[in-house]
Amino acid sequence: MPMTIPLTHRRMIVFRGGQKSKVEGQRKKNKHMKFSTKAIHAGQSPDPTTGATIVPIYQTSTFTQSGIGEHRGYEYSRSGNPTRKALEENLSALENGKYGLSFASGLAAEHAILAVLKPGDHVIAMQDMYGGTYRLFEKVFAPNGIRFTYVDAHPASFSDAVRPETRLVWIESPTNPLLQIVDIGSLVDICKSKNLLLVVDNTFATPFFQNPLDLGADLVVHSTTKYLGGHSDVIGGAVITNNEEWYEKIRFLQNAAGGVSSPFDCWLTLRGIKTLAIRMKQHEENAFAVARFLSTHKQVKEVIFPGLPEHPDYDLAKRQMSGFGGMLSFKIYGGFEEANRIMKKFRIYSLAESLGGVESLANYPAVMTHGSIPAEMRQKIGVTDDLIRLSVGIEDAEDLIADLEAALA
Ligand code: P1T
Repeated sequence: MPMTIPLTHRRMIVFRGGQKSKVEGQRKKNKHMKFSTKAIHAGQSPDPTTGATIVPIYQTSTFTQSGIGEHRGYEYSRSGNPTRKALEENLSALENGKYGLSFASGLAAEHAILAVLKPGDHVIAMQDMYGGTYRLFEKVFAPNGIRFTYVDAHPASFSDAVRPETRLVWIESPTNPLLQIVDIGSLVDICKSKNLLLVVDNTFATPFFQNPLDLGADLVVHSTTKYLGGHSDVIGGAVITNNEEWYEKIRFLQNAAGGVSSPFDCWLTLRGIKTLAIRMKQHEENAFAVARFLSTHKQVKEVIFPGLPEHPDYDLAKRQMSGFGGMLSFKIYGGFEEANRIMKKFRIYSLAESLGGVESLANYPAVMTHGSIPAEMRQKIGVTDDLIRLSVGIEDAEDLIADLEAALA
């Protein structure tokens, strides 16, 4: 017997259609706003029921329906939640994308992208990337039949690695922890000619300094735990894209697998984003001051900061980004013992994983963030025992330099 759709369901469909055109209108409005205005306002109109200026934390798992299938656009918070929706619209506006999806962590966001692939599919990724991403690739997806090839930053290395079954190219730029800059435009050309999708992890640059979708990338991924949240008090991740087909696939997985961010975490992230622009300017200014200080220190072998003209990718960074960010790495004379001695002496820098908060953090990649990468591969790419990574915070630069001076003495 053919199934007839009850009236209530039809009403719901009509309602959703209305929502879609409202979202389109909002997108057009966002397009004309400058960065800070978008950061503060995009996706965040006053609350329709109370007029609350700030988007409330809709701390509810479910939404009461007035009839079967008759609801106001929300049924269950894994499928959709108004606080999460505000964040997703905000993130898509910041990256100049059509669609945004928010996840419980950066790795949950990455997982949702990779879960679209099928056994036998091949991914080309950078050798130099966050250790947890490498672990996700090698320990979770490789055993299920996804194939990975790791290459250096040269566009030619990516084109040489393409196989008939290649689906994705996956990069970070700047990379974690060696702050290499990858030529996104060249990779876009390669990907378009070979019908591949380019995924850019934009965590280090943030949408304030770089918009990969504008350069032609297909998917942008973020650990919103970092600069977007900005205060080291929330774990989160996001995917932003203009590609409707991939958006629908990832959105399906967001609901079907359930790696969503909680309403409170979304609210914290929205609150952090409001000050992203001023924080990033200060992070960068302080990183310049710290990089210049370290460049003159006799205990320091090498300073890696893309804003220094001696950085090998300085010209590319200047062309591709509107600023250099707040991350830097440096190499000392000595190995683990010396690095440990220095890092134990810090008074302002916290010896901690993570980055992008207002407070300065120091990390020892070989053991901490990149410990999951095999020692041989780490050695080959330069994540060596003399490497220290700094997330330069927005404290007073003089204090940050004095702390380094005392620790290095
Ligand atoms: O920690 P999580 O929110 O799951 O994000 C993972 C992630 C993804 N991409 C990049 C570039 C990252 O740096 C990270 C997390 N990185 C650290 C914790 C770190 O200290 O480098």
